[in-house]
Amino acid sequence: MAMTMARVRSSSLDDPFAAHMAPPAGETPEERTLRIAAAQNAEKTSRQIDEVLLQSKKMQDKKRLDVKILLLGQSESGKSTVLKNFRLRFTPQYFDTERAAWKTVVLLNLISSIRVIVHAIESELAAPEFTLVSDVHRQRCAELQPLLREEGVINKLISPFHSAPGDVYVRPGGEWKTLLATSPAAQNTAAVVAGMRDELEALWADAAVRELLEKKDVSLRDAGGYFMDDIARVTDPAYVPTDSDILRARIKTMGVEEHFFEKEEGPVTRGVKVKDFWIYDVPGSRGSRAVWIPFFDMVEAIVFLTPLSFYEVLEEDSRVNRLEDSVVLWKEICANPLLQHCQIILFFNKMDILKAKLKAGLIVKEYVPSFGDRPNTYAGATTYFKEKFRAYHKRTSPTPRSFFYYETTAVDTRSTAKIIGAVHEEIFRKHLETSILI
Ligand SMILES: Nc1nc2c(ncn2[C@@H]2O[C@H](COP(=O)(O)OP(=O)(O)OP(=O)(O)O)[C@@H](O)[C@H]2O)c(=O)[nH]1
Ligand SMILES: [Mg+2]
Repeated sequence: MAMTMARVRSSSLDDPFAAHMAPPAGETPEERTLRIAAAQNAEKTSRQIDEVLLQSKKMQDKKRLDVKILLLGQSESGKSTVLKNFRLRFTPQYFDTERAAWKTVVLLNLISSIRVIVHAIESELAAPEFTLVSDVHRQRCAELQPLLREEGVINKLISPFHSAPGDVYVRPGGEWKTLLATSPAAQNTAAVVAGMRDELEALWADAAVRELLEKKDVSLRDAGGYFMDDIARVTDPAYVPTDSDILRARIKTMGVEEHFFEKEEGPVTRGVKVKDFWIYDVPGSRGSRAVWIPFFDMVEAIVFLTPLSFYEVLEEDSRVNRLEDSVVLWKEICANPLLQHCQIILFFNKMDILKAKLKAGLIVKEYVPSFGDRPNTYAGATTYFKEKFRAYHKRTSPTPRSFFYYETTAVDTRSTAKIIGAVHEEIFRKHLETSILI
């Protein structure tokens, strides 16, 4: 009796499924065929699942070795524009697949400028005494209403949950590009804009309108997405955006966008070719910066962008100076322990705008008293702010690290291409060094 017990226990321990797998008692030949077929199917499905898991693991392992770059900075600092420069530098053919979508963005940017002008005229007309505008302008504004309505239609199309005029948001992924390229609503917008070409040209050629904008201190040019000097070209039904148009087109990023760059050649680390890389483009406005955090422990490098807009406030919070906001962010990023081994590369972007402003008479110390009597020149201003950013970087970094800094004009592809090349090389060099050390 004791012997039998031991044998039963031992057999069930050897193969705990044996009892379940054994053919049922009294199985007919048909039942047996069915049972075997079902078992073979189950095995095939299981093999397929294993294969998918293996592929996915291989991808994860590969992604772990790929270089990952995060673009950071306040809204409108130029993150998405720098991403476009990476595209131009490493995958230039990519733009060709997106021109139709960018055409809609360009037209939306044009409508957005028109809306600003119409509002300026309407507010002037509502004033008790108006001299610069007349009933002709009232009539012009009325005629432009169908055009302004298109802005709302497209905003709803790409972001049903947000349709405030003037704000074009991007949902995560590339879905918005497909919608902007192919939807009948986008085609209709292009037709409406083309149909209003004469009205738009007349409005922009009107000296009184220009004077009014100057009086109200409205600068359309610096806000990005400025196409007012290209009305004839961009409203042509056959218009296809150039690379430069795509760089200048403005669309606010709402979700995180992951961009994969596959390169031809690259060094080898631990038997794996380090050649591909990923760039994460994130939204920059104050309310959306929480989405940055999950990326902090997975990226090798951060490109931190800041224009030197000490003369401006944030769009989302007019109590906050733009440069002060950037400095606070810079300190937080440099001090973050999760990022202590991450390379941080600083771009002073929109340097064309700073140069133009200084040329037009901008006085730095009126906005930044600590600037004092230093030379009120481009070199004077950039050197001063560079040293400030360098000092914060040194003071707040948990462990010492190199300070990388560039002055950029991201809408200028030629000068930016060189910088992008240098930055990319540096990031890969450091990555290779670290991978070999690990
Ligand atoms: N003049 C000039 N315009 C620039 C420069 N860099 C970017 N822009 C323009 O500024 C606008 C805003 O740039 P984006 O790249 O969309 O800014 P962002 O940081 O991605 O902004 P969010 O997505 O809102 O966080 C766009 O119209 C760009 O074309 C620059 O160096 N000079
Ligand atoms: Mg963006």
